[in-house]
Formats: sequence, C-alpha cells, structure tokens
Amino acid sequence: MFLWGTATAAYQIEGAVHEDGRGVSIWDTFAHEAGRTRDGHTGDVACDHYHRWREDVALMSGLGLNAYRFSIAWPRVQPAGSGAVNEKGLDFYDRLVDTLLAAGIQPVPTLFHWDLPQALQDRGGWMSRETAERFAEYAAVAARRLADRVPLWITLNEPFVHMAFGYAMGVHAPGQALMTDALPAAHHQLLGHGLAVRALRAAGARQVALTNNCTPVRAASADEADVKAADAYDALHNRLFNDPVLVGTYPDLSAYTAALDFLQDGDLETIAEPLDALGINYYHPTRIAAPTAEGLPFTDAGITGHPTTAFGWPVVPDGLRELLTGLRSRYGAALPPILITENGCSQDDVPTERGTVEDAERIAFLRGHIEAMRQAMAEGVDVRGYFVWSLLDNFEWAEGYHQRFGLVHVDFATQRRTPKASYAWLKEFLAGQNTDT
Ligand code: GBH
Repeated sequence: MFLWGTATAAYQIEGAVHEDGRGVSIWDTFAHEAGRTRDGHTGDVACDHYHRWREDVALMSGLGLNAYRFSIAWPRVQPAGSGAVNEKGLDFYDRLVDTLLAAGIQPVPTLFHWDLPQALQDRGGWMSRETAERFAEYAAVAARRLADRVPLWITLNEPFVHMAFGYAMGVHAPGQALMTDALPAAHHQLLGHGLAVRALRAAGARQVALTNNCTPVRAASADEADVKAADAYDALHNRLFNDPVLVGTYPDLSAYTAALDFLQDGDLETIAEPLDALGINYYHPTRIAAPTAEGLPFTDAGITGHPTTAFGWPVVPDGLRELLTGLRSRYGAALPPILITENGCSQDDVPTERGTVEDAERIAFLRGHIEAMRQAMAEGVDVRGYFVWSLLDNFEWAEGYHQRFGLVHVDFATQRRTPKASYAWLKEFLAGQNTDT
C-alpha cells in the first residue's frame, strides 16, 4: 500500500507544555529567551492539538489519507530524558494511535523532532555521546507501549538541520554557534539512531526508518572552485547523513575537520544497522559557489529564475526527481525503499470574506512535486509514500506563527481550523488514487 499522508511535529502543534507531567524541552527554553524567535512566539499553545487531536484526526479522515506522520515528544514520555517514565505522556500517543487506526490511518511516529529534554541538554545534549544511549532507551520505552499497533517507526527528523541550525549556527534550539565544531552533534545523533534501530526491533517494531533533509546540490558554474565547493557542501548536507547509514562510511570531511575525534570502534557498524526505508524531506535544491570569506568552504549562491514560497525558498519540483534519481545512482542496491516524509510550502494564506482560503500556489506546488516523484519512480526509484508538510499551520520554529504550511488554516487567536483549497484538491486527488500501487 502506497502511503499518502500528512506530517506534523510535537512542539509545532501540541501546546499544553505544562500538562500531564511533561518535562521541559530545549525548545521551551529557547523560545522563551529574548530575541530567539520572530515576535517572541513560543509553542506554549501552538495548535492546541494536545486537546483538539480528535478534531485533527477527523480532518485527516476527511482528506482520505491512509497515513499520518507525527512526532512523539520525548519530554512527555521521559520528563528528565532518562529513567522515570511518565505514563500519562504515553497515554496521549496511545489514544492517538487507536483513534488513527479506527479511522483507517496508519500512525507513523518520529521519535525525535528536535525537542530534546532540557535535562539532557544540561549534560551536553547531542554534543555528548551519552545522549545517544539515552535516546535508544527512550525509543525502547515508546515501542514497548505502541509497537503492537505501530508497524513503522522513524528515529530522527533531519539530523542535518538539527546540527546546522541548533549547534552550528544557533538559530534553533539549543542555540549554540559552534560552526564546524558542531560535527559531534551529527555523529551522536547518528549513533543514537543506530542504537535506537536495535532497541526498536528488540521491542517489537517491524520496520524502522531515518528521515534526512536532502537537497540536490548544483555548482554555480563549471569552474573548478565552484565544483569543489559544491562537492564540499554535498558532503556536509547530504552524504554526512546518508553514507554512514547506508554504506557504513563517512564522506571526506577534511574541508571541515582535521580528524573525526568523536568516532569510536564499532560506531559505524551501529550506524549502518539495516533500515526498512529512508525518509526524505525535500523542500528545494541548493546552488553553491566557491567561498568568498574565511571559514566555511562554500557560499550559498541562491537559486534564481523560479517562483518562491513565502519563506523565499525556490519552487523547483524537478529537484525532487533529481534528488531521488541521484540517490539511486549513488547508492544503488544499498538504497532502501524511500518515503517522502515531508514536502510542502509556506504561503501567506488569509481567509477571504467568504471564509475560504485560496492557496492556488500550494496546489501547484503539491501537484508538481507529486508528478516529479512519479517521474523518479518511472526511472526506477522505489518510493513507497508521500507526506505533505503539513496538516495544520503551526509553530514554524524561529519564524513563529509567521509561516503557514498547512492544508488547514489555523486562526491562532480562536484555534478555528479552516480547510484550505489545497485540502479540497488533495481530497479529490486521493479519491482518484489506487492506493495499492
Ligand atoms: C522541515 O525542515 C522540518 O522538519 C519541519 O519541522 C519544518 O516545519 C519544515 O521543514 C518547514 O520548514 O534557502 O538558505 O533559507 C526543513 C529544513 C532547512 C529546508 C532550511 C529549507 C532553507 C535554507 N529546511 N532550508 S535557505
């Protein structure tokens, strides 16, 4: 069965940050620090999904989806990041899973979508090797409770973005600007992933995947310096997170570090634990030129000549085909089946006087990207699912509530949900699909 779904993440939608024994996460801390998010927005309430989840499942049911990718908040399950388990936190996901199943929707949980328990950050977060072990413990706790009903599990969401934005540039939690010294945060996430794969299988999970944010990298010109810079960027953004998982090696990182001091014997074997699927989040391609200043071995040259989203990201559907066929040629038989675990765009969606939301650009975006995915499939890439980011307008990290990615508009003052035109389009599209292929 091809999975057609939407995706969300706990901190972006749940709210209820002090309820039922939830612990503090790094995003609670970060969002409450002055100047970290646009207009000081936080996820304290977000979409209030923790209370309105039945309404949100009904919205999915109305779309005719057969899958839903959500994330489990580690601080709800283990408020201190290790040890004591908060049964009330698990109860929330237990109810959600049962309600999804009753609606014919396969639950696809992600265990880590950036909301690390603050207690673990206080001991170094992902810069500390210990966090990898704590993550595997937490994964086992969640799977022991839910794996009887949940076949497919995703360990991490976008370890690249968490490392780059959270630890290298400091624009996301935990707000550290370590630049290239942030590489251990990549390694420890990957190690945590590998340990979690084993823990999940031992606890009854039948299928396990990792979600990487990948971008096809294009050199700004054929000049050797640009080509070299593009290769260095591709190593950092894509291959650093795909190579060890799929083929058990790290790419050449000599442009970033003299030595992989964090690497211990056996780590690469753990990280390369076989997967049932690779999750790919695709937003846009990247164009890279030779560095113009000291520091990083590349500069982002920007993609021109394409429409852009409200975020300013270029809309390039063919980049998805390019990405998927590129993965297939790089990894060959080592590439597991692929799930597009996120794809979508932000637009300035404003309800009309009639109460509708006319998001024609989003419809064009989704149509174009689904078509590009199908072209890649026709070229031999084994894709098994596609998830729209996102079901609801939600807390868009450092942008707060200023970027709207939903198929459903949320008025954050009243929590009123209004399905957009893209919702109606997707519903009609899905009704015409044979989901068995
Ligand atoms: C995902 O990350 C997240 O998983 C999700 O939580 C989030 O809400 C969603 O996307 C939308 O942002 O053109 O230089 O500005 C996406 C990762 C990294 C993709 C930054 C776009 C823009 C780089 N993003 N990238 S730039």
